[in-house]
Amino acid sequence: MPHEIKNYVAGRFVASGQQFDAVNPVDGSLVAKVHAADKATVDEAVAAARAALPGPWGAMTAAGRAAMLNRVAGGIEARFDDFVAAEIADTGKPMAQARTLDIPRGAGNLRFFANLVSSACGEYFETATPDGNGALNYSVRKPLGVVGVISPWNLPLLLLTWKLGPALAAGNTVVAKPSEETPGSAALLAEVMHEAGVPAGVFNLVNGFGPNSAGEFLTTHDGIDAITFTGESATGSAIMRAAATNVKALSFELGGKNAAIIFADADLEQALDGTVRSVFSNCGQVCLCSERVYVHESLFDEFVVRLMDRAESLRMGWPHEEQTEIGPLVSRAHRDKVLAYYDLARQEGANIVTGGGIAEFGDARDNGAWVQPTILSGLPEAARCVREEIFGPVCHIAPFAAEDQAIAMANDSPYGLAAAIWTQNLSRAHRVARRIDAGIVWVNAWYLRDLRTPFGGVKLSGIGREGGMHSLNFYSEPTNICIKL
Ligand code: NAD
Ligand code: 6OD
Repeated sequence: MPHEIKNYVAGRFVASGQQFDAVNPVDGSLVAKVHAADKATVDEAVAAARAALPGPWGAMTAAGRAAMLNRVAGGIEARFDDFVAAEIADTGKPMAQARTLDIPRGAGNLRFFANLVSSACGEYFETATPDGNGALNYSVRKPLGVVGVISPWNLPLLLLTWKLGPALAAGNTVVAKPSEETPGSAALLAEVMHEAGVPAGVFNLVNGFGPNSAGEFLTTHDGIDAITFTGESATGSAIMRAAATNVKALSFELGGKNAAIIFADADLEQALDGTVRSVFSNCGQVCLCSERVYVHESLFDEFVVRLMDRAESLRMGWPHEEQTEIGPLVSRAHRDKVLAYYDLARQEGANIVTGGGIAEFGDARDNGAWVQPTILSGLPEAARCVREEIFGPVCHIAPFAAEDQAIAMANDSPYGLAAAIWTQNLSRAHRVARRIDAGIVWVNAWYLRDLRTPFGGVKLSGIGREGGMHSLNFYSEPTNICIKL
């Protein structure tokens, strides 16, 4: 039964004159009518966030804010099944994934940054002075102010809270805009914030699209001090231009065209398992997914056949079925984009090892946004399908002869987010990992997370790092205090 999703502004759930549809990509059914925030609503949200800065939130100690964030995390856990249902309805992802990754990390992100801010310490220096008495220098962290949080649709709650957690923990107030494709879990989060007693104006939620809509209203708003954004690189460029007018601080997690390198000395079973996960998880809609797989020539033919077998045996199914491993793409519009790349691959001369089309079921799912898991081979490295991010369940697989060649192929990309290296040779692992131009390199693993570590990309993949103190450093600014003794 479709429900209404409103905006959350100054502690109130507010409607607007215009609504858009949130659609379930499993079968095209209507999930919700979403109230799009107009300019006046965004203005009100920014004003409420500004008013809450010195007031209830700024006046609270870090420990007080941490307690509040832990309460919100508890609220997510208490409504765990509602969050799972909302995430599944918007994305069609397997329930097993929502239950083990998306929603636990939603709560976990808030708890992690609540704990971190409670124990973070500052800098302290003793400075020599000509009179011999010296001086003490220490720094205090201050919030940036009002932060605009703009998040994507692939891991909706996880990526929203990954930004909200540190922003709020550091004492900022927030106006958040979830993706228009996936407003459900963010709307529930607003309810949980409200129930947890987060003071009015500290967290505001505005729904809408990018250009000429809530996204652009936020990025061009003079009352916003910083924008933290996860999404496509091209959107990052547009936001950078918009944010230039009042020199907003920017944190960008953008796209990727990530490489996996399988060396001849890899544990083959482990590398196959890992590569299937890294290519097809979340239907290939994770920024960290491997879209370029490079395999040593001595293993290449065997690896292609075995990867194909595994891709063909992935269980595409209804999200609620326990055995389901892969769901649909997020929308028909995104499916059009992915299918256009499948067609382009054919035009570019690819060998379609498996897949390459729409997945059909003969039931209501044919109204959804399903595509076949796809493996391409035989393309030159300059082909568009090897260089451009597709963001679907698809990879191009190519052989290499020597370590240097594999590194060069991996690095020959406008992106630089993540890579996965598969080898049993410890020296090779260290040697290769540090030569890869990416923000994150996994060895014999993929998407193995420790929230304290720096997360982010180089080149078109982003600006800055999130995670642990890297996040707190973005969301706060030190003021140095020098005391002459
Ligand atoms: P997107 O860039 O289309 O949209 C992301 C968000 O930006 C949405 O909320 C959207 O409404 C908003 N937006 C779009 N245009 C805007 C504009 N002009 N001004 C302000 N806001 C605007 O991205 P998406 O399609 O939602 O997500 C998929 C992309 O995100 C992929 O490229 C993927 O690689 C990337 N991503 C990167 C990471 C990372 O950590 N590096 C994580 C997840 C997703
Ligand atoms: O796990 C995380 O913290 C994180 N930022 C994941 C990003 C995934 C991109 O789609």
